[in-house]
Amino acid sequence: YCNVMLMLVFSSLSSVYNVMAIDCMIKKSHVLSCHLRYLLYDVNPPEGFNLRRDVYIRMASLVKTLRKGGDDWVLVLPPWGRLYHWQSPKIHQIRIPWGEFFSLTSLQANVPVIEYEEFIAENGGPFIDQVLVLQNYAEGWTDGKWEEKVDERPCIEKLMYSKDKQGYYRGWFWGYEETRARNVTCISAQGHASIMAPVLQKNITVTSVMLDRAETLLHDHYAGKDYWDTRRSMVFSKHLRLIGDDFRAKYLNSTDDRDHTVYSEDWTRMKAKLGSAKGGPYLGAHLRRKDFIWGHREDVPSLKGAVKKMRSLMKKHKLDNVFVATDADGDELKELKRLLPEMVRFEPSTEDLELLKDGGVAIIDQWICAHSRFFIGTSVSTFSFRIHEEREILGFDPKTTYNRFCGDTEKECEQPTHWKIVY
Ligand SMILES: Nc1nc2c(ncn2[C@@H]2O[C@H](COP(=O)(O)OP(=O)(O)OP(=O)(O)O)[C@@H](O)[C@H]2O)c(=O)[nH]1
Ligand SMILES: *[C@@H]1O[C@H](CO)[C@@H](O)[C@H](O)[C@H]1NC(C)=O
Ligand SMILES: *[C@@H]1O[C@H](CO)[C@@H](O)[C@H](O)[C@H]1NC(C)=O
Ligand SMILES: *[C@@H]1O[C@H](CO)[C@@H](O)[C@H](O)[C@H]1NC(C)=O
Repeated sequence: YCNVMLMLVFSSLSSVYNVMAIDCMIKKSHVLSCHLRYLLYDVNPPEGFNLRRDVYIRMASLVKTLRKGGDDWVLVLPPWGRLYHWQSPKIHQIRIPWGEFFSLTSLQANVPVIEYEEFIAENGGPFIDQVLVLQNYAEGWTDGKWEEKVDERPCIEKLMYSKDKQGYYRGWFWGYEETRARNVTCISAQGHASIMAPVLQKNITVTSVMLDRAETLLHDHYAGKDYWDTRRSMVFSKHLRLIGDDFRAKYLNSTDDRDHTVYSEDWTRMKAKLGSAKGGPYLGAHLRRKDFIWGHREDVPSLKGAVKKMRSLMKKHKLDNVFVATDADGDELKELKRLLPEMVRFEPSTEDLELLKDGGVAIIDQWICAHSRFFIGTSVSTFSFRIHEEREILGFDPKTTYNRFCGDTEKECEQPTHWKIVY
């Protein structure tokens, strides 16, 4: 029954929530049990934008499992903000809704989601019934053996929530100061996201539950069909794609028709054949710096080394243009411009930056890299991994995608793994 309604939701593309509320009403009139419930989550503060996108996939998978239990679970999208890397000064970067970065109708065609402010409105206020702070086991793996398990346990770290005068718990809550939790407890969890399902279905009966430190949970099936369905549903907002497309056309002589990268707004219809995409006549490079070079990592090149590699790739693939996405700081950027004066970068004006925010600029950088004829990224950067996935969706030959810079003195420079889409 729930599934039939879900199909209605998908076809109508109207607010998922409203349709589900109607679903509940119909069910009640048929004396069927129906319970609308909300899953909220947050991630460890230091984690970046692209790891957070990965945690979304795990939570979407959990919600799919929860919905099989009969209740109408909805995933509440945690507002973006206060990210360590989003350092552009003087611009407001908290309480950013997901709709600014991703297409909500696309997300909703995978699993029911609502923005946090919609949750507040529907829930009758900024109250969350239960927060579960996820943590590992204090004792680690017993007998050196890893097994899946979940138990209510005393909190290991200092709780990031404190009780107010009324007995409510206060905390960060994505910058929504007025938000309160009725109860906060700690749960030790070791395993895949869906090991939380029985706890949420049986042990806890309240309506809204938030999992904090959600990155503690692993993927249900990394790179399986469900993973890819959710990943494919994470379509970037139209305005960001359009800005990226305009930039490609204007500065990189790149258009979808010529480059065979025609994109379907409806991700469920997007099934490009591997190798069908040609890409624009430019080399795309993601050069992660900042914290990646502070640790003097062996797998990250010097600027000189990176430029040498880019030049040799341009020559090899007969490309006159190179687009560089990077988080390099001012000094490094100057040096890079000196070494590679012909490089093209997306550099928004102050007004555009205010509008797009650091997250939007990062997405545009990724979008342009995703459309290049040949791409090279940075070792174990989730920013680069997300570009790999985007190119896989567009149908690029894996040889043009799974490449990374090598450190100047790195001996065995293992290249990234090819993850094939399961449709
Ligand atoms: N615009 C832009 N921003 C970048 C680039 N590389 C890194 N950043 C910024 O730095 C942040 C950190 O990179 P992320 O990959 O998201 O961080 P992470 O999720 O911790 O993953 P790692 O790269 O693995 O550290 C990004 O979210 C961006 O804000 C880039 O090429 N262009
Ligand atoms: C959930 O309830 C079961 C049965 O009452 C109990 O054994 C288990 O420890 C509970 N789990 C958690 C995480 O509270
Ligand atoms: C808080 O949640 C825990 C775990 O679900 C429960 O055992 C406890 O009774 C709750 N406390 C209150 C005051 O509701
Ligand atoms: C753009 O690409 C097309 C097709 O590859 C080519 O014919 C044209 O000369 C290019 N234009 C510029 C300005 O490089």
